[in-house]
Amino acid sequence: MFRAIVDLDEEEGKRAGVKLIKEKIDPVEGIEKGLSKGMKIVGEKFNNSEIYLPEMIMAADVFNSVMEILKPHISAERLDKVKRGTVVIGTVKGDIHAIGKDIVAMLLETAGFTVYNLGTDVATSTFIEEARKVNADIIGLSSLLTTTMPSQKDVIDILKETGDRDKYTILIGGAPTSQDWADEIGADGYGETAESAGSLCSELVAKKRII
Ligand code: B12
Repeated sequence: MFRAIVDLDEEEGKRAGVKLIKEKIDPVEGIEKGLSKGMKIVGEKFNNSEIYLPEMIMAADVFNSVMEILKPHISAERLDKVKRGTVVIGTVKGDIHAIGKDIVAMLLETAGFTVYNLGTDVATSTFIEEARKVNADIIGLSSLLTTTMPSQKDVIDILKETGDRDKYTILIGGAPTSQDWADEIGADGYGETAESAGSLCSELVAKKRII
């Protein structure tokens, strides 16, 4: 699956996905160790001008095709079903990267959370309005561009201004973000991978005794 992403080979990706399921290998492990690692290489190649935007789009298409095969086989037991909660998640304004955020949303759903996936390029006000509307416990903010990271801070700043900050647990993620950035902007948590997001959400929700 790793090679299929790097070689932009959709058919090979699908074959590898089917083989993984047949051999009863954990699909989440396949996503993290195969597909996501391949995407990192694609990003590096793009950075070094070895490939261009159309190739990045093709890599994303391969990723999504393989995900369609793996998705139905991700079992709920794979993740801790400690506490449930409601999560509003999206990619921040100006950013159209969807793949990582969609994996996080999917894994949270299989972990028993109710997830409202707002999509990409989500306005700051939309995160807040939706969280209010669905009485969310957690707001998940994804950012893949250094230029859009400040939008994660904007959501937190506005919640502080309106006195609503403590109503929500705020989780950030995306390749350029870090625990340091989470601390700096006052987020409650940072998830490096989708898997860690699942356990982090359960942990944070339990800690805040929201449920
Ligand atoms: C695929 C891709 C695209 C695709 C996106 C397709 C889609 N539908 O999502 C397309 C081709 C559209 C694209 C466009 C662009 N891209 Co792009 N893209 C990538 C690439 C190769 C992979 C991203 C990805 O899907 N990774 C796989 C997923 C599984 O990983 P992930 O997103 O990091 O998510 C994981 C974790 O971060 C975490 N996570 C993610 N979100 C969240 C949220 C929460 C709450 C939590 C807890 C965890 C979490 O969990 C996920 C699963 O483990 C990266 C390279 C990279 N190394 O990231 C560049 C990259 C992000 N892109 C980059 C750039 C520059 C662009 C463009 C500006 C290019 C251009 N010139 O137009 C545009 C921006 C468009 C826009 N306005 O957003 C740069 C960003 C540089 C920077 N630091 O700012 C990168 C790093 C490439 C590079 N090396 O230069 N891109």
